[in-house]
Amino acid sequence: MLQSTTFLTIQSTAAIISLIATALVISVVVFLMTTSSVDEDKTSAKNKVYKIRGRYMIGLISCVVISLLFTLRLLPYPQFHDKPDRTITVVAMQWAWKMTDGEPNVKPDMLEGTPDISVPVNKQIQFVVTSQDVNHNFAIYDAKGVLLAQTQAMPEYKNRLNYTFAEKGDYHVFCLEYCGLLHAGMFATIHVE
Ligand SMILES: [Cu+2]
Repeated sequence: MLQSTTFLTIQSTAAIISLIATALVISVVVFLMTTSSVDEDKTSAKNKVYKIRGRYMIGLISCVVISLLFTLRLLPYPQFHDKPDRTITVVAMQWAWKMTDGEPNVKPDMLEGTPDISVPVNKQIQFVVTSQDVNHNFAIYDAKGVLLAQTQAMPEYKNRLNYTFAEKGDYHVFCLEYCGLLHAGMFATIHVE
């Protein structure tokens, strides 16, 4: 659903807001510097600062609240009541991936799976990720090498990663946590059809 461009847009928006906030702080400092005279008594200078600070805080809080109201719903987290359309179990091991449909009730080292799997496009896929030995990291990349989603693969623990592929194609799985000699050779492929 959400593409990497959406994240970029959110990042750009955050950068613009930070820039505006910085400009505001600088203008307050410049305003104080230009309007304060050396002879001005301390009390009136203090009152002036408090007045500006109060207005600045109200403005800042309003901006933050309004931005949160508009942006929080854009967060790429699935709703709690959302049920995935498909579940895929992923087991990481030194140094390969095993993936299979559903959530078979077997120990990770007993799970039979393949490093290639096919999933439907535009359906919410839940990856149930674990490890049969050491910590790994399950990371999904698109054909251009852009990281789309990732989660830790930990022994004796299941991490659930929900992701909806918006486009058909082959996606690559790499390990993002150094796990030994052949870590860099841990490849798998997700075919989105
Ligand atoms: Cu690794």
